[in-house]
Amino acid sequence: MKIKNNLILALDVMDEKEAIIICDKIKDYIDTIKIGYPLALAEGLEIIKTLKDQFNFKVICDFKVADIDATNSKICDETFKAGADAIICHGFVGSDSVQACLDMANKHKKELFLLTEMSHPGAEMFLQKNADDIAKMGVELGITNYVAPATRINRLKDIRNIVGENAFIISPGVGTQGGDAKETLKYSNAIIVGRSIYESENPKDACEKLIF
Ligand code: OMP
Repeated sequence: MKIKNNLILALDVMDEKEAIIICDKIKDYIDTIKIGYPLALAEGLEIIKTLKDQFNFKVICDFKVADIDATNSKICDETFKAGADAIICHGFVGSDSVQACLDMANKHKKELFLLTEMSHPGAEMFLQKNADDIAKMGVELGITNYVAPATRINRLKDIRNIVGENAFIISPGVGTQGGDAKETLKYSNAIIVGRSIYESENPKDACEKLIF
């Protein structure tokens, strides 16, 4: 996936009107938007088409898909039918569940991102212990896109080493969660930034500070 300025906006606002106001402000800097449960539950999956039609954005759906294989297939199918360019799935559920997401992404000729370790402090409790194995599973399944944390550069580096130079890594946790954009981009292909942009007094300035 080619991402303008290596910068993805996490658009976790709660209504379409606000989403459009933010998108209008940042559209010259950003061409890829990540939406998750907040906006999709508030406005429905139609928001994907709205963002694509109005701004020509690529849309990554962060639904952290984490169910049995049959259910994962259905979740991914509906998301791609609604126009998503990519979907994020969890890896801790195991290879059959992840394979189901990958198969559906391939069927729609769209992309799958595998979430390895998460960026928040709680990820150290359970997920971190298995994150290397999750990344290794991704490599074995032939997955080329990953999500790995900007908040723990050493872990991002470890995951980069596992998935290899040619894999595409996107990293959340820059700004509000404490991660540094420049440092993250040494190991990651793009940063995912939410609140530091959409809660900023001046979202354009916020974007400029994140582009190198
Ligand atoms: P801010 O912390 O506001 O910049 O937003 C970060 C975005 O990345 C939110 O949409 C989170 O749900 C998402 N995210 C994480 O923060 N940490 C993760 O480990 C994974 C994600 C994600 O999958 O995007």
